[in-house]
Amino acid sequence: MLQGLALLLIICLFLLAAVTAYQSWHRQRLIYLAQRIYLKLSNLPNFSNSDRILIIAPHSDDEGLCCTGIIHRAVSTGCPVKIVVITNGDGFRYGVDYNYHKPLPKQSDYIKFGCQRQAETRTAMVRLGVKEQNIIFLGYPDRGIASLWQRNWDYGNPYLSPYTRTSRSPYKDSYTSRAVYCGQSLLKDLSSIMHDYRPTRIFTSHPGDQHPDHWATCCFTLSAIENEGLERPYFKAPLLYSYLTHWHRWPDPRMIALSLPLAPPWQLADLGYIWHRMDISSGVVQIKLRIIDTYKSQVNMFRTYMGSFARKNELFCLYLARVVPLVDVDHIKIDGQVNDWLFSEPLILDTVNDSLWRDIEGSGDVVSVTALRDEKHLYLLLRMRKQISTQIDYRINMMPLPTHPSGLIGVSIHPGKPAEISNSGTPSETGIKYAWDNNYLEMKVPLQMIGGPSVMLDCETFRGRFTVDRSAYRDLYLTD
Ligand SMILES: [Ca+2]
Ligand SMILES: [Ca+2]
Ligand SMILES: [Zn+2]
Repeated sequence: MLQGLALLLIICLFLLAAVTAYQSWHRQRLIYLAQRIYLKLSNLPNFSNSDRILIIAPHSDDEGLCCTGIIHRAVSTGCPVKIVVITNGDGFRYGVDYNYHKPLPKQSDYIKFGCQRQAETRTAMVRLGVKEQNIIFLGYPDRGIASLWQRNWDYGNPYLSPYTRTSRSPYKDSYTSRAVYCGQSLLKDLSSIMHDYRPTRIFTSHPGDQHPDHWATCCFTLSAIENEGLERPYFKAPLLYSYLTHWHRWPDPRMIALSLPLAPPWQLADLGYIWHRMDISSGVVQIKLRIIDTYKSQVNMFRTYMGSFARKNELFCLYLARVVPLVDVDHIKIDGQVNDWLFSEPLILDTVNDSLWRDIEGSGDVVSVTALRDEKHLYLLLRMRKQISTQIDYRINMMPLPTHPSGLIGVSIHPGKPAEISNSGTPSETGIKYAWDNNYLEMKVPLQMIGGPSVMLDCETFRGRFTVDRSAYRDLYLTD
């Protein structure tokens, strides 16, 4: 009996040692990989004192988490810095419960939480040297920004926050008093700020961030730039940089290690993104960790995750629009066959097999989107990892830029069933055509429907009510 127990103990100790050794090896491997990617990144160009910096954060804390080094550098260089916070982070039930011990929070608890988070942003930014009048809160709904972009666009159809239970900003200090929770209102606020401030460099969320508020913040920023005519045709000032906050388990390894580099996830290191590093001194990294600690309502819960952003560099991706190549009329036949697309490079690339769900639903795992145009049509070629399936719904979202009063055009294709087009009628009325074969779905959209010189486009796939995958939104230019 005793011998048996001793043997069991030895086996347990052996397993424990094996797991610990594996974890340590895995962590070292991640650090090695991050170091290699980091060394290949180019440095973010320095600011000049004529630069005007605009930081756009989806929630009260993203500015500190991802841009403390940038803000510190801008303040040291003497550049004006403005911080715009889209939501006060008031839609976080777990956070309200954790901080106020209220498992069933009321509307007023969520608003109180939003006010606390605003105060944390103010404290952090003022500590960094940003003037209080240069911190702007827009007061839009936490967890609602993607809905504002894709569904609740116009003033007549506002979003109702299930947390603060309102469809207008309940905060006294919002940029627009009682701002209506709709896409048009948010875009108007951002456009007006850009119009008055005329930024030369804008830092916003990454289009591939997994948090819907984050990728949608990028979409709104880009639309405001385009609507204000600040970035035409597509490489001119202001330069738009994006920062990543949420992507699977990144930053990997999660640990507070101030001397480690912050590298993009290896899956996103390429894919057409142009990453830059901005190295910061060890003194500034220490300051950054203290700034992160200012966001008490968040740090109480996630200090290791948040502390993982205090590294020897910050990370920014230069956002460039893509130009859709022009082809002859009738070059592309909408027949599902792809020989007519030979030599056309995809304009949007997506990661593959990056979750168990996408592993299983390969027919919904987006690989790439290729685009071409002639005088009258935009042609799209969607590639999935596995064969197009009748079990999956495919949706192309197109936001014309400058934006339309009706917002997004969504084309939902259900193989084997009629397609649906939001805002624009049936496929036969609009002239949209599509066909599929194997892993490819081909589509043709009349340029007249888009109207403007560019379009923000992404591809989403669903199995029933559940999203399988989504490519990042990209800005595609439809003119020369
Ligand atoms: Ca074809
Ligand atoms: Ca994918
Ligand atoms: Zn955030």
